[in-house]
Amino acid sequence: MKVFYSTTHRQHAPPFEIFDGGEKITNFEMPERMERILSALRADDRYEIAPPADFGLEPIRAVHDRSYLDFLRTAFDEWLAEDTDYERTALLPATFPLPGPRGHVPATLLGRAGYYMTDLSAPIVAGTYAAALAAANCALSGAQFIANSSFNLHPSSFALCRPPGHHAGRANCAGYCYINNAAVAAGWLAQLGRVVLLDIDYHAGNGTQDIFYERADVLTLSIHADPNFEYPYYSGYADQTGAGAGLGFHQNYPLPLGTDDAAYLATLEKAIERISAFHPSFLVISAGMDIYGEDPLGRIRITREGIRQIGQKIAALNLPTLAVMEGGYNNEALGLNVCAFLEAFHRETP
Ligand code: SP5
Ligand code: ZN
Repeated sequence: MKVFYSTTHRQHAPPFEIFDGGEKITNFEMPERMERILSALRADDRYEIAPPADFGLEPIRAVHDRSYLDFLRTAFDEWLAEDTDYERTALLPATFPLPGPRGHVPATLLGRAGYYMTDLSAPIVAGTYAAALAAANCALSGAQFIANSSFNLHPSSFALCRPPGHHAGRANCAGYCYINNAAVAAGWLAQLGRVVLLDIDYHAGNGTQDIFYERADVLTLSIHADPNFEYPYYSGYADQTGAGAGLGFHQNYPLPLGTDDAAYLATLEKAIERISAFHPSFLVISAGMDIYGEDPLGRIRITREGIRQIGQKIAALNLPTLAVMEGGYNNEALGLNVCAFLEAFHRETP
């Protein structure tokens, strides 16, 4: 299986995040995650790891607001250029707008930071923009690979993205995410055919929901911990099913605390029925491994065997499939969990 990976992710290593209760903790989303996954993939010669191609800004601008991307590119340098006397290792705002009319983007950097950064777990550091672009290029390269693999009936690829993407909306970063890699890839593939984006990360794919909410050409589905008790809290509810032309083309599957393999797989079965009925040309998976029972951020109880079966059910759709790495914070287990998920996608190449 083709895997797209860039070492540029290392430039993004925020030293902290602000956790519940205002606690400043080591950022869970760390470069070591990639090293763990890579060593598991390298131990199996069926994985072919390649660097991404550069697709430029156009496919990213197709799903993200241009002024948000400008902010992401310049924010850290602007901050360093300001005359302040506090430490500036990672940019986070301390004020946020209320929902409602968002006509005014403040001129000042910290005003813009509150406008474009919607929580305290996506700090911007010097290398954030470069790393986020490289991750988007990994997803795009994976998309191009499955689109071009006409010699193979069931092509698949894996985009080993870091930072992850599914919490990044059209004009905001959040939850360790800055550019929505899976959404960028799905938007690019939508030029070629009908696309389903299925998100299996433990957390609701609120950024993806935002980006495609009014689109009917990309069916978005997300299976996740119920936002009534879990981050991202404000999106991911079952009654949020799209709007305008996109009404009926988004579906959330909120799960209760402690969901086990059997209950998860029953929910996945419903999502798979929706996918089949849509008759997509391409499938993109936001593949978060924080559904794992031993994940430090997750509170459902999926086993590695459960993750293997999730991969099997999805692979059995026999669609050209791009898996995009999202969350997963149990570093010791991460590599084997990713391999378990990808196992069923290995195909004999003719
Ligand atoms: C990509 C991804 O998986 N992002 C996740 C971002 C989660 N942000 C942390 C929110 C804090 C949730 N508190 C849960 C308490 C568990 N004991
Ligand atoms: Zn997650």
